[in-house]
Amino acid sequence: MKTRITELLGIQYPIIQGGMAWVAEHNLAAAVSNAGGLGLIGGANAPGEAVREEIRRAKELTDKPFGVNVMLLSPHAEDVAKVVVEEGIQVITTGAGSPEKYMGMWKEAGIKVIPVVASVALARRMERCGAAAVVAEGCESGGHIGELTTMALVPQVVDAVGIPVIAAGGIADGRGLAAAIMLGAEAAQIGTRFVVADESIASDAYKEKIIKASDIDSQVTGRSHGHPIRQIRNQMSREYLKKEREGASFEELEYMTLGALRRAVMEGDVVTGTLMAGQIAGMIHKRESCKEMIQEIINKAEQLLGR
Ligand code: TUI
Repeated sequence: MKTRITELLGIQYPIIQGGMAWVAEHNLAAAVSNAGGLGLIGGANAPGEAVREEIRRAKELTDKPFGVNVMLLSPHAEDVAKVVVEEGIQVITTGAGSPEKYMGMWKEAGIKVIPVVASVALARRMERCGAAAVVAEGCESGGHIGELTTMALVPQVVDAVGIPVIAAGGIADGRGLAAAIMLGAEAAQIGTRFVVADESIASDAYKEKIIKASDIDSQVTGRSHGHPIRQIRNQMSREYLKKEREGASFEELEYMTLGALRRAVMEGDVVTGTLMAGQIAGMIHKRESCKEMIQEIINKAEQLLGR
């Protein structure tokens, strides 16, 4: 399955891993890259030096290309932006904002920048400022989301830009990858399925919540203050939505979720933790290695696409 994305990134299969906060650390990134996709270390809210350490550990586990996701709302985004250059990272994805202010520095270092976008307007702006590709991410995704669905967003972005497009949001198997290709995308970004991978350090309790989830078990919090987050319904999401309906301030809501994702991922607190996951969680029933997941996805997609 050769596409402009597999060529651009020097990878075997058109699958890239989501840059999920706390979950996308060196073990997962290296496992996805070793299985022929593009693994990513999620910078999330981590300080630059912590990301540097993750990069160095991933380098010990793989000699295949891997990238870093820079979460632009992070207070450490600027530091992380410099660390990735110093560490010789070749591919960056960005999320939750526009990476325009870092583009000059990254391009000068020869880095391929792949911003995650949720609209045609941002995709166009990213192409103009030198992005190598974009990830068009629909609101089926877990975590911070935009307004449009993958089905509506991906073909509109494909029509609007000349650079290759990676589809994201609601993709977890070979049917999803084949559908993404039919929409004009040249790879798929997959998040939620990799959370339950054997190599993922997410807590057993978090993985079980994804495996047991049904189609309607995710909820979106934070719409009232413009930072919508998709997650699996639990005590935390219900309390958050109740407070939101009662008109709680952004500060109060932020305070409530401090450390909540870390508690869910690292400590298995699935009651008061935040369980970010996409709508496709209802279709994920099995724990497997990244290699098994990727092989199955590729075999099915190739069969469907007649390749
Ligand atoms: O970034 C993500 N997913 C994320 S980031 C995250 S950590 C977080 N925690 C609390 C609040 C916010 C984030 C968890 N999940 N996906 C990529 C993505 N980017 N989805 C949507 C966007 C996006 C939205 C608006 C990108 C740019 C944008 O507007 C930028 C502009 O300047 O127009």
